[in-house]
Amino acid sequence: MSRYFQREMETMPVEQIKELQSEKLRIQVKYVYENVAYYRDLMDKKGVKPEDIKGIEDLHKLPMLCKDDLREAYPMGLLATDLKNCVRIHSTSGTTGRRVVAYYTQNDVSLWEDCCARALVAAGASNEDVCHVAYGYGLFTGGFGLNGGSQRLGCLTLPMSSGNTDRQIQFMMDLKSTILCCTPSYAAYIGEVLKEKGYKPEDNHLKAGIFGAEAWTEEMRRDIEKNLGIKAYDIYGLTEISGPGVAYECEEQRGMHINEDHFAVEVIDPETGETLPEGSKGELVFTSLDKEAFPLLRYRTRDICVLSREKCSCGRTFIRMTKPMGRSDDMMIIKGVNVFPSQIETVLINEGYAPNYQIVVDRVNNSDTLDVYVEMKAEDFSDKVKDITVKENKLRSAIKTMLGINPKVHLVAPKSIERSEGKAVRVIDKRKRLGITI
Ligand code: DLL
Repeated sequence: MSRYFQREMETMPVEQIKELQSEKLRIQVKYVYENVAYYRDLMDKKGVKPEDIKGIEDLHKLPMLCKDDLREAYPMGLLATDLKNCVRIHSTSGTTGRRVVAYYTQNDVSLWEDCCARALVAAGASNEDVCHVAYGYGLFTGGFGLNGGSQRLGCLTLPMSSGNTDRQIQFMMDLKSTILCCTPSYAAYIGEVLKEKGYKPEDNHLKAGIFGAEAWTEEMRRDIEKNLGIKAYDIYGLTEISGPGVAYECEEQRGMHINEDHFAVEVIDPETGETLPEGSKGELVFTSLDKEAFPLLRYRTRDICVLSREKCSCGRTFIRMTKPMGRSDDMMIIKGVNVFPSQIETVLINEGYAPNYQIVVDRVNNSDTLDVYVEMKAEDFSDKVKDITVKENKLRSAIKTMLGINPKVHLVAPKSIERSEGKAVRVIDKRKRLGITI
């Protein structure tokens, strides 16, 4: 079994990666300047010409793009090629305003599938595996992305899509799925249903899972690994930059390797936009290096993380990113304190609860309130008010220690919080209905 899908690229010496990136960047910038009027205007306004970009060290001279640019340019303002050359679109789930539509040529799809195949191999997959894809298929990139990677690798691919958990489990058992691809919250749910049906972790044939598309903590990883009896790998990506497979974990599991032959990465200060040195915490910015249909230069992701070029024992030389430490727009400011949902998740799992929770933020009498609803595990379920109050107080105090603010904790009956088959909705911020800018 090979450790790499495309060894030459994945283990290329760093100097050579930089040279390759420089060469591709020069071509990509010229291509975008000539074919995307929206970006050409941004470059002209900044006084940058394609000839000014001599190599990857000049990346910082280019203007940045953010989600608002993509919305403004909707639906085709950032398309760099004729529509007749495109074979596919995908789109973001779009919480507010216009959706973002990304376009792909056949070549774009092919490179993207290579990236997903690399992620599968890094998680130990080969053409002997049965790859169970339970990410949603459709406009969301998860299903099609991993499906393409799995087929490219030669796995038997099960295009399950999300939902219908009983059927997922039946196929998983009958067809002996060995690799599970879905969101971490859906993996947790599948684990829960397997247990309810009386299966033990060793009864399934799974050996690894490739989970991403939403934030998940190390505690949640351990929980899923225990319940499914697998090794759980993280995978990162975003529709704008192709989909899953922009970065992925190897067996070392110390950050996700970014496919630097296709994407150049920077970390910037989200306030000033200034590029930060490696090792600093900041917002990830990606530049596609060889896209034909939807090449974005310096796209601001809003994902906060740290990059590291430290040598990895897996032999891959691509730079690594930490798990996103929440999106800058995921962060809630409650009573003036910055709060990420992942901090609350960490406390819950450390205190022995399953990752079934919902956070409700509101403003009452001009003061922010934080309510955390958490399911009790079936075995801990009690209908004695006193028992519940003691547990709620313990959890409240643990969350207060983590955040510095006092939440209201509500322990609720098992199965009363809706399960997620795709990206879980963890936070309901009712302050938004009041028109409060947070
Ligand atoms: O979530 C692509 C994807 C599909 C990635 C399947 C991994 C697996 P979008 O729907 O455009 O694309 O959402 C992108 O999701 O900016 C992050 O904030 C978040 N995200 C993606 N992967 C991770 C991860 C897909 N592993 C947005 N950990 C990104 C934390 C993630 N957040």
